[in-house]
This record gives sequence, C-alpha cells and structure tokens, in this order.
Amino acid sequence: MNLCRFKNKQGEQRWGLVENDSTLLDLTASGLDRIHTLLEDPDPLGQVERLKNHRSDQIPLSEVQLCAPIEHQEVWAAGVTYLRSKSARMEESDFSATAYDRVYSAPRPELFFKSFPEKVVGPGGNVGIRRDARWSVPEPELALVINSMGRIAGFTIGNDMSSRDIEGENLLYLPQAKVYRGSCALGPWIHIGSQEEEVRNWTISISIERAGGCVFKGETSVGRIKRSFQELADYLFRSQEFPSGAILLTGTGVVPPDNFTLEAGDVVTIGVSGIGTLENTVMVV
Ligand code: DO4
Ligand code: MG
Repeated sequence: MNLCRFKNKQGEQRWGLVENDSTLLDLTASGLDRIHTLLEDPDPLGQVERLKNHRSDQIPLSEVQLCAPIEHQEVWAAGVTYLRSKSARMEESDFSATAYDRVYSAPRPELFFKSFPEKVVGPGGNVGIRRDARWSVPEPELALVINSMGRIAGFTIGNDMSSRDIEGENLLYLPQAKVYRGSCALGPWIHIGSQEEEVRNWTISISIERAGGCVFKGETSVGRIKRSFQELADYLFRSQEFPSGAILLTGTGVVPPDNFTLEAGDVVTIGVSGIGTLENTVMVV
C-alpha cells in the first residue's frame, strides 16, 4: 500500500492512497489530517481500509503533482553500510580511509543529519550539485520512515546527493559534502505493509541520462546492507526524541566509477522494487 502527498489542480496540499498506476484516493477529508498520524497507529493498513469508507475522492494521478512524502520529520542518513560504499570511500581518501574501515565493522553505525523537511526535493524536482565541487554523485538509498516511537512504519526512496571531492579532502568537511541546497530527494510515496525480511529481497537501481543517452546504470540488492533496519533506527533514537518521527536513509550500495561526475541537466532515476521510481533533474547550486 502506497501513501502520497500531492498538490491538486487548485494547488492545495493533500494526502492520499495510490490505488494503481493511474489513480489515487484523496484521503485528506477522511478525518486524519496527515500521514504521520496514520504511521503512529499500530495497524496503519487497517486504518487506511477504514478511512477509505469515509469521504474520499478518486483522482487521476496525471492531474496531481506528487510532493516529497515528508511532513515534519528530520531526515538523517546512515553511511558505509554496504561493502561497496566502504571501498569507494577508502579509495577516495587516504586521509579518512581508516575511519571508514573502522565504522563499517564497529557496533555503532555512522549516522549524520541530512535535511530539514522543508528543504527536501520531491519527485520531478531539481537535485543540486555544488558549484564549488568537482566530483558530484547521486546516492540511491532505501529510506526508512520511522514513527515517534522508533518503529519502522514504512519505506520510501532517497537520494543522498554528495560531493565526493569535498568529502574525500577531509572528514570534517562531511556536512558540506552532504548538506546543501537540493542535496536530499525523497519519493515518490511511502510504502507501508512490508517487513524487513521481504524488503531485503528488493533491488535498488539507478540510471543517469545525459542528452538522451544513458551515462551510468547500476543496481544492488537491499540484502547486501550490513546492518538490520531496526539496529539503524535504534541508534538514531538513542538519547534522542523525534516527536514527528524521522526519515533515515540507509546508505548506498551503488557507486559510479571514479571518473564519473554529475552535470547540470542530467536526469537521475532511482528505482526500488516494491516501492516505485524517483526521478529528478540535476542543477548547479
Ligand atoms: O561518510 C560518508 C557517507 C557515506 C554515505 O553516505 C553512504 O554510504 O551512503
Ligand atoms: Mg549515502
């Protein structure tokens, strides 16, 4: 079951249930004002079934603009959770190689703040590459949607846009490499109703198009992630409160070759089987 946020023809912000490839049910007038309230419920699937019997309008997906599926959550990210990510970071920087090597096998994962909700780019929006970076890449990641009690209530797709030259120069530059205008995209919706065991069989894929041709394609299996989802969520919630829940990107397992950098106008499409696809165009910020 997929829940989305969207703007209708009148430009009003609404939320609803994606029924199939072509329609959604607008649930905004059903009694629950937002998706977060639903995710706090121990049985969100049952809740949606009940809400569908209240007032709901069917709308063609072609008539709405999907928005990033985030309300008041902070976005955080885990790093170096796939072997591929560890080896890429160790190659990009002699300076930080031991730190990446250690964090991959340490009990405590790398977690960093990624974005405030209002800064997140939605489906079809522009993701950014920094004008002072020489080496920019997308990071296609599964994102956990976690409620205020630390329970994983759903999944979406995330793009952890990164400046690899800035990250590789000095670990202390990580916030600049990771947090800037357009550096976080989420969408197209929140998938609920699947458990970790099933999700670990999903595939994450990415393709990057430039001037109509494909310049990079790659994929990995979610099952290659080293840590369990709940382990990552539990660390995020240690000595911390998220009254509106949180979104946690789980790290990348697909890294383009070292001679690849994004350019303005590139179209990045990230797919997660079981969820859908998130497409964004790159701009220089
Ligand atoms: O410290 C580097 C960040 C790594 C990251 O974002 C990832 O592995 O996805
Ligand atoms: Mg990442």
